[in-house]
Amino acid sequence: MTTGTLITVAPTGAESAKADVPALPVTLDELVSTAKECEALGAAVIHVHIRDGEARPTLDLGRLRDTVAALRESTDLVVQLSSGGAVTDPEAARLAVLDAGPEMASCTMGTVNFGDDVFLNRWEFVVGLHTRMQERGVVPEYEIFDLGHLTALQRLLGKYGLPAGGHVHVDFVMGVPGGMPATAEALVACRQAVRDLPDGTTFSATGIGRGTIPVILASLSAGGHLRVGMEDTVTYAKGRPVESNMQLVARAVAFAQLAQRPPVTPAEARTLLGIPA
Ligand code: KMH
Ligand code: ZN
Repeated sequence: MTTGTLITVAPTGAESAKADVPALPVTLDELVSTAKECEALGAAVIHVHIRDGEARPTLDLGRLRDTVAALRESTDLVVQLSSGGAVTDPEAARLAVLDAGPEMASCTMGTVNFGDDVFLNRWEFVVGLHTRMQERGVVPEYEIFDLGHLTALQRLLGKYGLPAGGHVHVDFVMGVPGGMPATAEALVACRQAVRDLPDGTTFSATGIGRGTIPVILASLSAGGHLRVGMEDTVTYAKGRPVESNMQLVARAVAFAQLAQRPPVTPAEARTLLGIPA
C-alpha cells in the first residue's frame, strides 16, 4: 500500500564549513528556527549534527542534550541524532550520543570510502550501537551507503533481533564518492534487497549533490520516503547555491504532492516508525 511521504530534514551535517556555506545552521538558535520552519513546511523528522562555538562538528554530550531538549520544546519533530558524527570522531563518542536521550539515532551499517576519507564502521561497533539502542529504547535509522550494507543489516537483525519498537527503517545515502551511485538503478537494487528484511521495512533515500533530484523522483516512484537538507545538498540548481534548508524541504514537499503522496505529520511518522507517541 502506498502511503504518504515521510520527509526527513538533515540541515547541517559534519562536512560543510560555515565559511563556505553561510546559510548552514550551526548555532542552537539557527537549528531551532530551521526546525520550526521545516516542520511547518512538511518535515516530520530532523537528522541532527551539531557544531561547537567555532562552528566545528562536535559530539559534546552537554550540547547534544541541550539540542534534544530545545528541539522537543519548540517542535513536534522526531529528533534523530547522528551517531555517525564526522569521519574523525572516535567510536566511544559516537556511542555516547545515545546518552543524550533522542527518540531516534542513525546507525550506519558498514564501512565506506568517503571522498578522500574513510567512514569506519566496524562490525563490532555496529553491533554495539544496535544493542545499546535496543537497551535504551532508541529507534534506529539504518544508514545504507552501499548495497552490501543491506546484507549486513539482514545479518545483524538475524543475530541480535529487531530494533526498539519492532519496526525496521533504512535510509539509502546515495552518491557519496566511494559509496553507491545516486541513480534510479541503484535505488531499485536496494529496494529489491529490502524485500529480504522483515515485512513492513520502510526506506527513505537521499541523493548527494547532483543526485538529489534523481533520487527524490526514484524514491517516490518506488514507494520510498525522502531525506533532504544541506547535509547532502548545497547547490539547488546549476550555479545556484541553496538558500536555506526550507528551500529544499519545500521542493521535496512539492515533489511528494505531485506524486500524490503528501507529507506525513510527525505524529504519523511516529506511528510508521514504531516510536511511542
Ligand atoms: N558525516 C558522515 C561521516 C550519520 O549521520 O549517521 C556520517 C553521517 C552518517 O553523516
Ligand atoms: Zn548525518
